[in-house]
Amino acid sequence: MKKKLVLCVALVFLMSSATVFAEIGYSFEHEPNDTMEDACNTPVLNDYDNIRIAGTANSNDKVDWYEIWSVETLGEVKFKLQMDDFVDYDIYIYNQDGNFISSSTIREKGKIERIRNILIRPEQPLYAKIVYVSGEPIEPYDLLVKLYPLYESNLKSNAIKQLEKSDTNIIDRSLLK
Ligand SMILES: [Ca+2]
Ligand SMILES: [Ca+2]
Repeated sequence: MKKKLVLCVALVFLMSSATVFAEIGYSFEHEPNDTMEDACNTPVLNDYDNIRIAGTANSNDKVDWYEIWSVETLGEVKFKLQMDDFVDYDIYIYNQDGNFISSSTIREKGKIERIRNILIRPEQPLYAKIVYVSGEPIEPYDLLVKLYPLYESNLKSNAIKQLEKSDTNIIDRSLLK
């Protein structure tokens, strides 16, 4: 398992215990991050953690990669990519072998991209690739990554075991409920 020497700058915020989701970190992109090998590390996720990532891509720097880790939680990861009204970004998700899992590619400036039903396994990172499409950003984009442990989901335990053993990273709820 490869570990990066270059870590993205991360600030840790402690949230009130009343909050279900704990925001454990805010990462700022760190160039170079234009390939999967150079992906920025982000704070490692555990149950109900979320992280925010800020970065900028434009016509000169079209791609940013991020590495997403779970400590020990088998869970669903949800991605939400927000951008200002002057730029269009898309998001693509890959597994650790570089195989494509999912994407959200609305071709409109300022439109939020969302991806759900992505399975993450402990110690098996996911990769998020942000791609610049058009326009000129005024502000950095905001990528929110949330982890939901599967044992708390509405999936049956045998379905969860089945998912755990499979090699898919897509949670097909229609088949598993
Ligand atoms: Ca970049
Ligand atoms: Ca888009």
